[in-house]
Amino acid sequence: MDLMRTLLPAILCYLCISLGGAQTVLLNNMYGIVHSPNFPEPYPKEREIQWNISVPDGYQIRLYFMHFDIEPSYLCEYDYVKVYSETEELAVFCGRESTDTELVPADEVLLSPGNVLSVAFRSDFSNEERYSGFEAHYSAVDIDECRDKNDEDLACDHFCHNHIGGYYCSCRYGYQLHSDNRTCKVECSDSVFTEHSGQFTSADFPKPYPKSSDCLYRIELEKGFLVNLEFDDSFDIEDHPEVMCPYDHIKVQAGDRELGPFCGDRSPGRIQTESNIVNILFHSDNSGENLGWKITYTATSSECPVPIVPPNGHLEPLQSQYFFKEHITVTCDPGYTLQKDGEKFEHFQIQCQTDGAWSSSAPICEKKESRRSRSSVASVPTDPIMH
Ligand SMILES: [Ca+2]
Ligand SMILES: [Ca+2]
Ligand SMILES: [Ca+2]
Repeated sequence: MDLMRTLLPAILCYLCISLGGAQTVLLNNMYGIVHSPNFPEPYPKEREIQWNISVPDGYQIRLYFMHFDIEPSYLCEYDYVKVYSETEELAVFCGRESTDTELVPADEVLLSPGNVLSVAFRSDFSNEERYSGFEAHYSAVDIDECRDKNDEDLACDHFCHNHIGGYYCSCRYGYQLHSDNRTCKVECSDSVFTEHSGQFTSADFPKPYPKSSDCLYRIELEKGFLVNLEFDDSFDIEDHPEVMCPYDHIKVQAGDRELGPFCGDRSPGRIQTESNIVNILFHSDNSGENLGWKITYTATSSECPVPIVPPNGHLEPLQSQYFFKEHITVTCDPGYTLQKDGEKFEHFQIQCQTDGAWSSSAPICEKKESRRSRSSVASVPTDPIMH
């Protein structure tokens, strides 16, 4: 034991610095002992020593005193032992037993908030009563980050696993750990909708949507159809009172138009995109618990104007509205024949096209001239339907 006492300062003090009379000892073992000079013999006068203990990240330092005998003085102004964590003073001790104004450590265990702890000893100009000083043990103890990280910005999003010297996070089935090693994201960019109507929502809706995710939902209809979006009234995307959607947002890209960003708790409602291809982009950041959104989409097709019925003619079918892909057959009253651009036809059909225009203007009905009509009917193809 005596040999240990002699050797310990040499073992522990592998880097000692003297600063204007105050000696600084750097310790970074996982455990060790600090004691007053000459311990267990009385400590010398006029000494100042500070032991700076540091352990790796992920650990705290536990310190307790085996022996304590320091000259008592009011508020420990003569001799003392002080314990610091960085610049914060955790305790000041002196005396042989605690009083109203001074404390001894007794069986108190001190724990550093972080991975550094300092113990400072000071004796003034006298030690006539030969106080024997102190001896303290320190050791590194694992921080249970899973229990201690209550701050949402640091805690694991789904599961936390503590281990000695650290911790790690993991995610529920179907999620992936983001590169921040903390939040859980989803793969959400492979949805392409080609049906003429449908519905989709933020992942987990109406439960809070995943963090740290960028999602793309694509609606891709054939030309001539236009997508209408209807956001559900239940709409909740993290927002900010002054800045426009700085955290999470949803955007709609339709042709050359970009709508949004949208966030907050007011649904954007109905959006007529006027496009057959629509991308919906949703971004979430690494915090917050918001419930998300739901979109129902439908398609309308391009509408063609109602054609003017040619005099002495008919349109079949006759409707108040015509949409993409619908046909009209034009016929004439008996005694009249269809004519367009100098040609005569038995039947004529026009089709509503993707751009909302008819495939051709309607022909006119011209009175038949009996001789010419016979020869022209015979010479004209019977089914010149245009598509
Ligand atoms: Ca003294
Ligand atoms: Ca740990
Ligand atoms: Ca958020």
